[in-house]
Amino acid sequence: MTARPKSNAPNGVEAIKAASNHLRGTLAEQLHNQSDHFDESGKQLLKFHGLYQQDDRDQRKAARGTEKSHSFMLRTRVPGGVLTAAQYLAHDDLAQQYANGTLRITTRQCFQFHGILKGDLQATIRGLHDALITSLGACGDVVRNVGCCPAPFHDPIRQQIQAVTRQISDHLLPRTRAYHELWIDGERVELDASAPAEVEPIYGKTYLPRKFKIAIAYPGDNCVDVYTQDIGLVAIAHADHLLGFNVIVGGGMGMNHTKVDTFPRLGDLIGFVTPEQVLQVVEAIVLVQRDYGNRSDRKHARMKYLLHEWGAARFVAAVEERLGWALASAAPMPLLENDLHHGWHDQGDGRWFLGLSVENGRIKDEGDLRLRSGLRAIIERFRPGVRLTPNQDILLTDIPQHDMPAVNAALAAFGIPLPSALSVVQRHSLACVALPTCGLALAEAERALPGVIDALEIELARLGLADEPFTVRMTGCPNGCARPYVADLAFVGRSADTYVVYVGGASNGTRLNQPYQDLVKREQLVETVRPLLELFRARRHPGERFGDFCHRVGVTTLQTLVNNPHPREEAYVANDAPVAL
Ligand code: SRM
Ligand code: SF4
Repeated sequence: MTARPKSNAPNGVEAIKAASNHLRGTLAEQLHNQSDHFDESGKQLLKFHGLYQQDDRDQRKAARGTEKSHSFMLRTRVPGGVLTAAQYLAHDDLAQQYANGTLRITTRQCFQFHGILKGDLQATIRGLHDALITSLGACGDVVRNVGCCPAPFHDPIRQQIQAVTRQISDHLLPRTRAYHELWIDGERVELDASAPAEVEPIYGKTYLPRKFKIAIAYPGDNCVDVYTQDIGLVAIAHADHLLGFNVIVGGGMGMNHTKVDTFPRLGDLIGFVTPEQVLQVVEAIVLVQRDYGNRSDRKHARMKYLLHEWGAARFVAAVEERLGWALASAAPMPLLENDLHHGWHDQGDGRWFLGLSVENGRIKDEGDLRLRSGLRAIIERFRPGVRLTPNQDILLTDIPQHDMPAVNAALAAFGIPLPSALSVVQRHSLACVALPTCGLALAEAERALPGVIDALEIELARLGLADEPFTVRMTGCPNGCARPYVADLAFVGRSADTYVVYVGGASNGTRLNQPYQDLVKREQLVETVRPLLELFRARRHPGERFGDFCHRVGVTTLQTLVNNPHPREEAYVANDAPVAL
């Protein structure tokens, strides 16, 4: 398998970036013309400003036409998922004023607005700017939002991790003035060839070959899924002292169903850095990808393909050459879990935080569940801190103990359940946005998963497995936005209404799952999984998780067992090795 395409000529997006005068292109002119959308190069450049040009695919289908009615998705950058009450309320106001009246928490702890019209883009971004929020670099070929474990326990390690997250994010933010000129100052920018070249000291004029993702895990808690990041950092601590970070590089989820040379990959553990070294090392890694990442084929441009092609040793040598010193060996890795941070927790500073489950990250009012209005009312009244989690949930922080009953009463008044009232499987599920806004969706995800979970809840209850924690992730295509390939169980969109079922990942994000069955219709997903759950119940080891069981038995053996429920023991063979079930 080779990651390099035959031609090394830069791809079209590289040319657009190079000619853009640091992300300006003709965006200013296009912003003010009569069209409801931007041209192709504008569309590419908008991403660096946090914007995706989209259309409502439901409407397009209903109109039976190819004519698109354009709108925009805007993603804000929220390092570590941390917002003030005022910043949350600013998002909420803008969602009402300019977007579709919902807010969407993303799997990287950001907010997305959907359905903004071109004429409202400037006002929306100015509104964010007034609340000290930016969308610069939330998308595009740069370091995206830097994530970290959001739990706000009063603990010096967590505070340092948050500080490092912010530092990395600030350091790797694009320095171009284009964002301010376009959206905030509103000046019309003329290209002036004689003007001094603007300095982008890290990115240069063609930025990175592709998107780049960084996240930091708290010792023992991999809620950010470090192995799926371009750079995953795992904090290593002794008592209250942060010793540094284990460094993992070259993770990524995206693949294509039909291109076998695209694949999800877990990162490689390459060493250990102290808190004083971390920024320098992160920058050196980003620069290696900048200089050696594939700029001819965007399907192979993520850093994971460089790792795949080079191997970790050559990659580390390139990083060390930049640093001028050698990385220390990795520290023993702490055992990792995926903590949802749900429910009420004592922060340890006299205040409490409440983790609420937000189904597939969508904050909206629907029927009796008035989540958006309820969150707004609670945040307006109690002014808590707000944190967005990589599991698409929300934490309300810094709440004095005496306010807890009133917060609970307010939740009840708006029909918002505490996580303990929800099923375990729902709480551990994620779905990407998919239809109707995502232009790459092959199938439904966010809108389909609730129905699938309802059916799964019935099965799990029937089998006495209702309290079994395992991750279920659904995406509308193989790009992997809900990180499906590390889930215990995943449904990955294949075509309009079919999915590939994956099993055998690890709940703590340390193992990839495997395809179990292809082309499963949405109505048959639970039926397909049922025999696996039955086998799991009958033959699991004590305490074994669903994904671990499927991995131990192996997909081939699972298929054999399901298709032939009473085979002789010798038939139980996985990966050509006998398996004791
Ligand atoms: Fe993603 C593209 C949504 C996290 C891998 N992703 C997209 C786009 C922008 C579609 C597009 O390019 O036109 C989706 C917009 C849908 C919409 O209408 O809102 C989209 N991705 C999302 C979000 C909102 C999913 C969610 O439900 O939360 C997440 C936003 C994160 C953020 O705040 O920055 C989101 N995307 C991810 C993740 C998970 C992560 O980062 O932890 C991944 C897998 C990890 C990785 O990057 O490998 C991911 N998104 C992709 C890919 C595949 C990239 C690749 O290497 O092949 C694409 C397609 C692309 O880049 O060409 C993509
Ligand atoms: Fe769109 Fe695919 Fe990402 Fe889902 S996984 S949001 S369908 S790109």
